[in-house]
Amino acid sequence: MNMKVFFILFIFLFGLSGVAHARRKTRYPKFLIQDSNFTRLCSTKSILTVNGEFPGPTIHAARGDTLFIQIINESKENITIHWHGAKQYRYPWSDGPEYITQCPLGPGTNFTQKIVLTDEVGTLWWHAHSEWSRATVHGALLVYPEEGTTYAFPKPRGEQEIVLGEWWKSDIAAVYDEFIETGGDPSISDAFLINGQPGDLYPCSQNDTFKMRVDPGKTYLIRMVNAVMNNILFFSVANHSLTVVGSDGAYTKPFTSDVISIAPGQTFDILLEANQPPDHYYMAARAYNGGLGAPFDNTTTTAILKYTGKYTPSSTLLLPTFPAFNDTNFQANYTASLRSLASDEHPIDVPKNISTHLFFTISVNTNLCPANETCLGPGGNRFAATVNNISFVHPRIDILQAYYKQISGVYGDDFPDFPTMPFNYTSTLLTQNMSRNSSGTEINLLEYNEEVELVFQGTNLVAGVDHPMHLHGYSFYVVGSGFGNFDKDKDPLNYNLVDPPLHNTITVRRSGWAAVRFKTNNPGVWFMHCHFERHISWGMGMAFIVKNGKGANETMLGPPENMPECPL
Ligand SMILES: *[C@@H]1O[C@H](CO)[C@@H](O)[C@H](O)[C@H]1NC(C)=O
Ligand SMILES: *[C@@H]1O[C@H](CO)[C@@H](O)[C@H](O)[C@H]1NC(C)=O
Ligand SMILES: *[C@@H]1O[C@H](CO)[C@@H](O)[C@H](O)[C@H]1NC(C)=O
Ligand SMILES: *[C@@H]1O[C@H](CO)[C@@H](O)[C@H](O)[C@H]1NC(C)=O
Ligand SMILES: *[C@@H]1O[C@H](CO)[C@@H](O)[C@H](O)[C@H]1NC(C)=O
Ligand SMILES: *[C@@H]1O[C@H](CO)[C@@H](O)[C@H](O)[C@H]1NC(C)=O
Ligand SMILES: *[C@@H]1O[C@H](CO)[C@@H](O)[C@H](O)[C@H]1NC(C)=O
Ligand SMILES: *[C@@H]1O[C@H](CO)[C@@H](O)[C@H](O)[C@H]1NC(C)=O
Ligand SMILES: *[C@@H]1O[C@H](CO)[C@@H](O)[C@H](O)[C@H]1NC(C)=O
Ligand SMILES: *[C@@H]1O[C@H](CO)[C@@H](O)[C@H](O)[C@H]1NC(C)=O
Ligand SMILES: *[C@@H]1O[C@H](CO)[C@@H](O)[C@H](O)[C@H]1NC(C)=O
Ligand SMILES: CC(=O)N[C@H]1CO[C@H](CO)[C@@H](O)[C@@H]1O
Ligand SMILES: [Cu+2]
Repeated sequence: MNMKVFFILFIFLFGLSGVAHARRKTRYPKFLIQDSNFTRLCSTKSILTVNGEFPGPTIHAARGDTLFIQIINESKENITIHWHGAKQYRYPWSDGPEYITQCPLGPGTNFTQKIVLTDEVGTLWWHAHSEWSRATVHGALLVYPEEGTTYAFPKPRGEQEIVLGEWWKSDIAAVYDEFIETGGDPSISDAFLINGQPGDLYPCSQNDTFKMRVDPGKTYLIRMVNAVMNNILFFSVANHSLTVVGSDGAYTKPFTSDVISIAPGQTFDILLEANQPPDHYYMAARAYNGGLGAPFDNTTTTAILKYTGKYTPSSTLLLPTFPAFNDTNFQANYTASLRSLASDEHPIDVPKNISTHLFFTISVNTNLCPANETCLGPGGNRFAATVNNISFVHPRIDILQAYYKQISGVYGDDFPDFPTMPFNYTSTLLTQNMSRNSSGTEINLLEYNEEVELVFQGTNLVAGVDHPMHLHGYSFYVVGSGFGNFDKDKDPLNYNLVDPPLHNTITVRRSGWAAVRFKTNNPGVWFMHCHFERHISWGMGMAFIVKNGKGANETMLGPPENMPECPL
């Protein structure tokens, strides 16, 4: 109860009334990872939190800042923290994914992470990056324009984080252990959350509803983070339209829509104008689910937009109108409608002389059930998931340490640039037998300063679904996307090289593809994976190693003194 009062106070004091410049000195030098009891949907459970808060604390920074945050593990779980969208130039040591760039925090240890911000501006976030602990260990990281500069849009009256989450009544580690053991789908969540609250459409949740206050006629900046585990969400506010002005820490051309589609791992900066009659209005979110026949959480989370002033609020609130759960066209169209701002003050730099072409298939697969086990995946087999038909295996020693210290036997460098056995990826006639795959810890080695084009190709193996693909260490320009199989001769003719959006997470549509470009100017070890947690748990990931350049300013920096290392 104390915690909740504090939380609401926190939102009130810092979330709504503050002015950007006054707030950005806020620092959270310590992240205490703790077990805390929280009550939701009529039941109490112990969850992993940071400083007892759920969602965790919002971090405020200015463009180009370097932050220092000490992570202290006071829980019983292994934990690491990832700074999602922070490129960490030349400094992968603080990136955080377990067994990729560090070992999880060991008993009695702590780790001070140095977070190197450079050109990011807008909304980023942080989250745990070990097994499924990010379900409750996450929060916003707000990056303000540097001193003396302003947003690329009119200064809002106030701002508000909206962190979208997903809640299971059962213990999250148990949910994880169960589906890993059975080889089946994870159990479906019980609720979605807005800033940790399910809203009044769920049992016992009348009071667990987040409220945002607005003054009539004013414009507010919503800092939206999708911290959900397994679902893309549609978000909408009754009677109000929403204007996206930024995404993944970069400005976009203003894009107005009644419904936002946001994938796990993505962030949006959204302007909301309080231009309706003073009243209470529902803000709500529910799933988009492109997987045919796949079970999913079809509940709706709500919050309330409350106009200030004296009036009698409507006794019943209307929900906003959502696209159908399976409206792939809406989802794909929304994703493809975003554009970089690409103005004189905020120019972009799209790679145009591609020196490295990569083509990665992303698939849900199955493997035969071992004879001595019972498996709950399709056809009694085990689910797997792959990139170029390799299911990623986390090593026991982190790849960064192995790379830096040249420890052999930890990873291989055979991750293929193209599928080794091409097929009709989006055929409707693929069989389960075709979904068998290999597994391993393979990296793809890239030279410094290559101009890379990476085409993600979704496949219809087992189940064609959308995949939010996330790259660490970089943002990439999304130059094209489409349904069906990528055509290397025709599709590039329609690329947008003028104002493609800059993302760190892009949804590759069901039965479709997306082409992204980036320049390998950030040496290090960088994870690339689907941000659906069940998919990465099944192996839908790989890592890049970007080699050092020639200049002293183009090489990876050395590790910090307190680097959590895996025992050799
Ligand atoms: C959580 O609740 C359990 C059971 O009521 C209790 O034993 C435990 O001390 C509580 N933990 C915390 C951190 O409050
Ligand atoms: C926690 O991390 C340590 C160090 O890598 C590892 O040995 C141990 O198996 C991990 N525990 C779990 C439950 O994953
Ligand atoms: C962090 O670790 C250092 C070195 O192991 C130790 O001296 C220090 O007491 C620890 N700090 C906290 C707050 O646990
Ligand atoms: C909600 O809060 C009110 C006022 O504090 C209280 O009277 C009521 O019992 C609460 N309802 C629920 C379902 O907890
Ligand atoms: C909101 O929109 C609905 C449907 O368009 C309309 O019936 C309702 O009156 C509006 N609410 C307010 C408070 O204007
Ligand atoms: C959600 O799924 C349940 C169970 O399949 C079904 O009974 C219910 O009608 C669905 N709700 C919505 C809003 O589609
Ligand atoms: C969406 O689901 C409805 C039934 O719920 C079905 O009739 C329709 O064909 C589906 N649309 C797509 C694009 O799969
Ligand atoms: C999105 O849909 C609208 C209306 O159907 C259409 O005009 C527009 O071209 C579509 N945009 C994209 C990027 O597909
Ligand atoms: C099944 O057999 C394999 C190989 O002998 C063994 O590693 C595994 O632990 C067994 N699984 C179960 C559930 O007994
Ligand atoms: C691939 O599969 C699709 C859908 O089943 C089909 O329409 C198309 O003709 C196939 N392409 C080739 C080259 O076989
Ligand atoms: C590193 O320094 C060289 C020489 O001053 C310069 O040409 C190059 O652009 C610099 N690279 C980066 C990444 O700053
Ligand atoms: C996995 C791990 O190292 N957990 C440790 C986190 O911190 C607590 C308290 O210091 C230890 O008891 C755990 O072993
Ligand atoms: Cu996926």
